[in-house]
Amino acid sequence: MCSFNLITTMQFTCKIAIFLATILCLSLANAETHHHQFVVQSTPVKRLCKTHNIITVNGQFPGPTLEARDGDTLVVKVINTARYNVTIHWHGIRQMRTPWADGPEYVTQCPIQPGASYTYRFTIENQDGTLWWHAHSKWLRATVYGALIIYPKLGVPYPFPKPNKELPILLGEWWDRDIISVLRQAIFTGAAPNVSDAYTINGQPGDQYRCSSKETTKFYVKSGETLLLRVINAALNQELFLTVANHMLTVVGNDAVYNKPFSTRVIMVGPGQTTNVLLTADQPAGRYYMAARAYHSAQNAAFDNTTTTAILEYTKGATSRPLLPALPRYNDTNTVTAYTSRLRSLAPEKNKVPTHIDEKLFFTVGLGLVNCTPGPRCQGPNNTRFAASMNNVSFVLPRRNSLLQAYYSGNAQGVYTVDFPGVPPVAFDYTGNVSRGLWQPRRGTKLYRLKYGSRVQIVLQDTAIVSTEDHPVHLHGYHFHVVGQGFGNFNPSRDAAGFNLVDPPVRNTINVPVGGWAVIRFVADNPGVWLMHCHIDSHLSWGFAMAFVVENGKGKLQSVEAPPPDLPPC
Ligand SMILES: *[C@@H]1O[C@H](CO)[C@@H](O)[C@H](O)[C@H]1NC(C)=O
Ligand SMILES: *[C@@H]1O[C@H](CO)[C@@H](O)[C@H](O)[C@H]1NC(C)=O
Ligand SMILES: *[C@@H]1O[C@H](CO)[C@@H](O)[C@H](O)[C@H]1NC(C)=O
Ligand SMILES: *[C@@H]1O[C@H](CO)[C@@H](O)[C@H](O)[C@H]1NC(C)=O
Ligand SMILES: *[C@@H]1O[C@H](CO)[C@@H](O)[C@H](O)[C@H]1NC(C)=O
Ligand SMILES: *[C@@H]1O[C@H](CO)[C@@H](O)[C@H](O)[C@H]1NC(C)=O
Ligand SMILES: *[C@@H]1O[C@H](CO)[C@@H](O)[C@H](O)[C@H]1NC(C)=O
Ligand SMILES: [Cu+2]
Repeated sequence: MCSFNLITTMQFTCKIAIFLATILCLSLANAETHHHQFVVQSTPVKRLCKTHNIITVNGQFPGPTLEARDGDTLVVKVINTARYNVTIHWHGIRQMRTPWADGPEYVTQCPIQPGASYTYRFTIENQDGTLWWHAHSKWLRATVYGALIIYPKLGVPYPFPKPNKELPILLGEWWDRDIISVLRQAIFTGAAPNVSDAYTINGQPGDQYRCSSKETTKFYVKSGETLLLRVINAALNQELFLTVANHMLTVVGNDAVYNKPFSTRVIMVGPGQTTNVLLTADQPAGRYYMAARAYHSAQNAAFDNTTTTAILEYTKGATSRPLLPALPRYNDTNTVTAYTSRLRSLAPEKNKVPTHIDEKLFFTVGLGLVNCTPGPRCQGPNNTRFAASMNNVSFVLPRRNSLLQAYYSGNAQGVYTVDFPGVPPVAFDYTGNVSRGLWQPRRGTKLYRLKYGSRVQIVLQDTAIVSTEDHPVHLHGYHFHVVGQGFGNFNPSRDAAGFNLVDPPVRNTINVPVGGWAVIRFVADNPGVWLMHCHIDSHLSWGFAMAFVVENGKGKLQSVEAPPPDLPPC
């Protein structure tokens, strides 16, 4: 909705250049502003035979689905009536010049404290597809999450036949305990947190779990119809395989970017990632399970080995026993690699890959162990506490201010330093037998400075410290080209030759292969402070994060906007 002022200005513009203004008027007239209210509250919810109070938005679990079009503005007033601090992150939204609305606690804002509120205001610029929103404070996102669906601009079709129906599929992870107490216990002991008790599809574990049969999520479909499934992995700590019995899945998008369609029986989605798939109801009328379970690549680490199911039902009310599909084995990395290597972006000309690089960065990523004095706070393996790091820096969030507020006010002193190392401080055989002397990272709140418009390449290199593992690494404020992925140590002379600079996938969260590497590229065209971190929350809590500070440019639309007046204080 245009304001009166805007219309006046537009009419003035129309007089000057009718042609240009017509285009402007049309696009402005089509763009809408959506107002929402999110009341963060404690809500009783029954799962696995027990009723718990969980934190929800508006009493809903999963939370409300937001729908908008490319070009629209969202205004979401978050009112915190719960007993925990909270913030909301709009995962995958670029937040061009509006980092204040990004959401990570102590990074772009101080938390919304109990009794307080904050209004997130942002415009969707040149993005459409499936994204999601979630709490970005402690582990509240275990239950505080929902879909954020962006349709193309009016009159712009999908680059595939229009589906008959669209369904958000939110994969989640459920603990039979208060999630904050699970986190507290892990932080206290230094050991790995308890694994979850169930996975969920749209909030329900499904009939493979106790007391869950009646509530199993069901999707109704008519023979011959095509569904667009908007799959979101909202699980806190687990990468997941997903499949539907007897049906092929045609992958058409990832992280709100279209890809060249291909068909597969199974997809793998890491926490933070989304995958759009088409499913055609081309099987004999009946009932078929959709099922998801863990892809778990770490060695000697406990994980939740259960399976969540929903039912795809051709005839409403049918009671026949659905067919349970085969899923890959929990450590089937070959299936993951075969699947990921098929991803290609659809519109290479629209997603120009930077070829000249100004910033060549190399970040090691993975776990670590910190030595401690034997006792209740030293329950990690062999008298240690778990840690995680990027380039050996285990990231510590500030407490007195957010990084962005400190940056914007020009006074970073005591909040952060800009000495994050662009390359590992020590070179070693990253995926080999790493000497114990290298296992203990140092703590710090270190940022890396990027000039506006610089072209950046980052090699993300997994390490064998404690264990190799596939990590879903998420960058706020950007999406990036994934120009290469492989196993072992990245070798520039060998591996750069194989980069895909033609149609690499474009994402906001990349799986760094277990014991391997991924190379991403982007142009630093969005000023602000942007967190990069593992989207497995246990790893994030152990310090698997860093942040970029991207300077303002000189142009008109190249500076961070002024902070909103209701930005919460610390
Ligand atoms: C974690 O699991 C252990 C062992 O099952 C149990 O004793 C403990 O109470 C659990 N802690 C939390 C916070 O769920
Ligand atoms: C996980 O569950 C599957 C099927 O339920 C079982 O075959 C497998 O042995 C389990 N694996 C582990 C590591 O517990
Ligand atoms: C997967 O796990 C099974 C045991 O659970 C093991 O026998 C097999 O070697 C593992 N495969 C890989 C690729 O690690
Ligand atoms: C802990 O110590 C045992 C015995 O020395 C060893 O086998 C194991 O690998 C160690 N674990 C870790 C994570 O260092
Ligand atoms: C790894 O290195 C340590 C010390 O350098 C050595 O004791 C150990 O045997 C090595 N392990 C393997 C699997 O090579
Ligand atoms: C990380 O830093 C600590 C402390 O300076 C050091 O002991 C350790 O060897 C370093 N490890 C790596 C992988 O650089
Ligand atoms: C909530 O946020 C405020 C402001 O940053 C902080 O002082 C307080 O310690 C936080 N509370 C908790 C429980 O983390
Ligand atoms: Cu991780």
